[in-house]
Amino acid sequence: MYFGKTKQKDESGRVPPNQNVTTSFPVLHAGNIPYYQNLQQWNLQVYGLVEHPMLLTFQELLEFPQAETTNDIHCVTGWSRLDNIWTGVRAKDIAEKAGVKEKAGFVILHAEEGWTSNLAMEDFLRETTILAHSFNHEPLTPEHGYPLRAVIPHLYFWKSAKWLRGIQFLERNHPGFWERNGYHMNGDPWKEERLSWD
Ligand SMILES: Nc1nc2c(c(=O)[nH]1)N[C@H]1C(S)=C(S)[C@@H](COP(=O)(O)O)O[C@H]1N2
Ligand SMILES: [Mo]
Repeated sequence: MYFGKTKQKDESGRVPPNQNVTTSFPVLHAGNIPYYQNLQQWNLQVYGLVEHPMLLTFQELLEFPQAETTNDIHCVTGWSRLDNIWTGVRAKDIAEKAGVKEKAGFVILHAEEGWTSNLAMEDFLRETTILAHSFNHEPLTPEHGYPLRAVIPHLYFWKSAKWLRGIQFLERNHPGFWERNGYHMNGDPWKEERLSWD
């Protein structure tokens, strides 16, 4: 009989290798949390290899079809959080409206203070990739990305830019903030793509 770990590590295959489930919601980022007085000056710039560059107000974003998704998130530091409910706009709906050009292969997400993350076009276009304004049916709190963050649940959570302000479509892959500091260009938690030299 095995009297080892009492904590069940793998919730029926939902938890990637070397991750532990938490029910808290840790706050992780570099730089400062922006506190917006209002969203008058706020916009989302969609640009690069697109037919129709866009500068969307928050109101215009809310006029896109609203999607709700429930997913699990996995932080490269080792925590996973299950059953998170996000509401917002599907990334693919933004891409479609902007008319992303054929040769666009990669995306850079731009956040406040010049923070960036990079991902492949196919990861951006996944049905489950969402630009979220709400978490568990409440507006995002400032520390979790108010008013808008990306949520790319199938990649490590560092890709999911908080305080999103820009989406840039490019032909080639360029490393973002953590990727320049050694994190993996892709970041699949199931393959444990944590560091670029792994
Ligand atoms: N703008 C911005 N977004 C960011 C980060 C950051 O430093 N700046 N850190 C990332 C990292 S490393 C993680 S793990 C998640 C954490 O999100 P949370 O604080 O909502 O848990 O945000 C990601 N998005
Ligand atoms: Mo992270």
